[in-house]
Amino acid sequence: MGTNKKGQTNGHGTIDPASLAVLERYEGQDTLTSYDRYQVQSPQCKFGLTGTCCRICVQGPCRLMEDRPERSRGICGAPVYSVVARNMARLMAGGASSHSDHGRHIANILLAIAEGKVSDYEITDGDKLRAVAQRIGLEVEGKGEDVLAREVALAALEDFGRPDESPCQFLVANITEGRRAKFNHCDVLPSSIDRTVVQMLAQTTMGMDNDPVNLIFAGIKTSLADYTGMHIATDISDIIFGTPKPTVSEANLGVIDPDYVNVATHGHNPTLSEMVVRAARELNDKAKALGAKGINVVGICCTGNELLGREGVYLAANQASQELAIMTGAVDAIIVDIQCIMPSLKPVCDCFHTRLITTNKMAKIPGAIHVDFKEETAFAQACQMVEMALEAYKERDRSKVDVPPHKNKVIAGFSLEALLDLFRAVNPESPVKVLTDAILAGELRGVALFCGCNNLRTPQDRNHLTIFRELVKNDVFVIATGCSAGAMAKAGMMTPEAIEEYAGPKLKAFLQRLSEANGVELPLAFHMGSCVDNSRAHDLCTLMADELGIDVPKVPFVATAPEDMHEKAIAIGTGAVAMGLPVHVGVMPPIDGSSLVFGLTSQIARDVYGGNFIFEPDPEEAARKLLAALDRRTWKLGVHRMAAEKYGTRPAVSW
Ligand code: BF8
Ligand code: SF4
Repeated sequence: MGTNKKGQTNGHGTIDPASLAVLERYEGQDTLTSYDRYQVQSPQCKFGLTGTCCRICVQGPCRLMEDRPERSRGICGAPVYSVVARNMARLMAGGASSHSDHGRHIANILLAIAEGKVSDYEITDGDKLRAVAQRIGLEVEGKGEDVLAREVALAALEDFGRPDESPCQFLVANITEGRRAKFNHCDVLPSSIDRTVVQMLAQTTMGMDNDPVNLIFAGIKTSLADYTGMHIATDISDIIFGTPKPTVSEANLGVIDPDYVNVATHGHNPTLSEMVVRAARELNDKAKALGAKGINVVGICCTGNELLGREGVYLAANQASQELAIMTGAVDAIIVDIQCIMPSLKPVCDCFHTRLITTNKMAKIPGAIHVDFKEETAFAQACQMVEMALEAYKERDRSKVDVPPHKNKVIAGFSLEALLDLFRAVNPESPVKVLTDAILAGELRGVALFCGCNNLRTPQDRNHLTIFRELVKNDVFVIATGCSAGAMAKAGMMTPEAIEEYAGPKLKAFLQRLSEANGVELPLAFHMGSCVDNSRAHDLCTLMADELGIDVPKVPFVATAPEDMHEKAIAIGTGAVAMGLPVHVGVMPPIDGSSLVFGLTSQIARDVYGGNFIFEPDPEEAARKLLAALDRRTWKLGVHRMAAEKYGTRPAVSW
């Protein structure tokens, strides 16, 4: 099947030079990538795009139109606002399920470690274990690590399904007092993740809830269940695999090295990818015996972000360029687990010698090699998979190998603990004050969290980088996760050189001070990890709120998902709105088919929760809106602090 390749570089393609190089090499050939398939799928159905297509029962699909009275209800009479709200709420349930099932998996491994049922995993960070235990209210004194690990694991698992109505511990232990009161008051505190998701499906089935406000509030509860799952995943991954520390590595397709046996790990859960790294170290000499220089493990998507932060492993690609990694011809095996894995990897691998290995029983791809990965036999199975890469290497067709030269240095590994350590060199007593003081002094305009995906409805990485450059030019402190962090890493934005080139003068001074106090080089954007590690960003915001003596809706902190794609991004974004943040999304979710639901999420949410969605596809305009949101908060904060000093009250009483 032929295709118009023009879309790759013109309009709906990518701005990543490494991706462009691979796409151009295959220009005019019958290879289809997601960039091509986006063109094939265009124009996309307007009902689907705006959320007005209901397929919840078999009487449908019903395609609704708000401005045509006779078509403003489905066959059962469901109004357009119910259909749009219902569809959105179900996306949130999908996101919450993904993140939290990942969290459950990790919690089960911690339990297995504590009970001596696995020998390939261990507790790496005892300090984090004790810190998490303390935060969720466990008695720590006098307990050994195994006992404590068991209690933490059981507490986490209880958050998935407790019989009573008490709230999820990993949620309430990690938010401000103000947020606890707000969520309680709005009746959106989940008591168990599983039940919240099941209730959401029940609430949105045919003939159930038609009240859009009630549906969106239930969506918020589901998104807070998502947040709980994310926090469990981050906390327990740190306990088992170590809390990330600053590390120097490289990113983009150029990290795939034809002189090595290349093993790509793709997906999300470090349980698998960490074991692949260990297996590669173990079998390195075998690769040398084959004439290679060794084994080069590279990461794709969030498991790549996890490995980058903890092991300094190269990051080869973010979501949209996963197929292109294979098309370099030099990847010998791609080992995948869960989420964001394109099914097209199979036909792409078939064009090369690359082994595609699936490992999770919930994420199989027909035709791929499936290894039923079990924690009890993790290392042996990881070795078995790396051996498959060694076998494949012998079959590599050198004439097909063409790795683009593009790669950049990246300084990553900024867990919250690592970031606070940097601040501690300036202010040992109250590290987060380094950030809040800089904001109060007008040095920084605030903090922006960049998160989320690639979405081929917009050129790959364009929105991430355009908004990023605009914000740092205007002295905003940037932290990043997920594929947004991947975009910055690939483009060289996580380097000291980027500070020189792109930072505004005040941000530059702030980062220089930090760098000198620590005697280390720092990046312009701080890589906080994978998508579940958005929990780290929220923890930073909570600390800032507590330090400033206010609640999150008043903290000069914004979030942006410039190229949102996955259900998980919808859940994360909604959770961040509920936390009280202005949240920009650069690709319109299916919501504008109902002016009521659109207004609820973009305006009314702010009155209730203090946060709201900013829907803006133009990245330059988005940057202006994000800066305005920060300035509004900083200005108000300044005014109220002045008043508080003058009248001797707490800041922002009655605000
Ligand atoms: O969890 S940012 S495309 S890889 S969903 Fe997926 Fe989106 Fe990337 Fe990670 Ni997150
Ligand atoms: Fe149509 Fe109602 Fe069925 Fe939805 S639930 S598909 S609106 S009949």
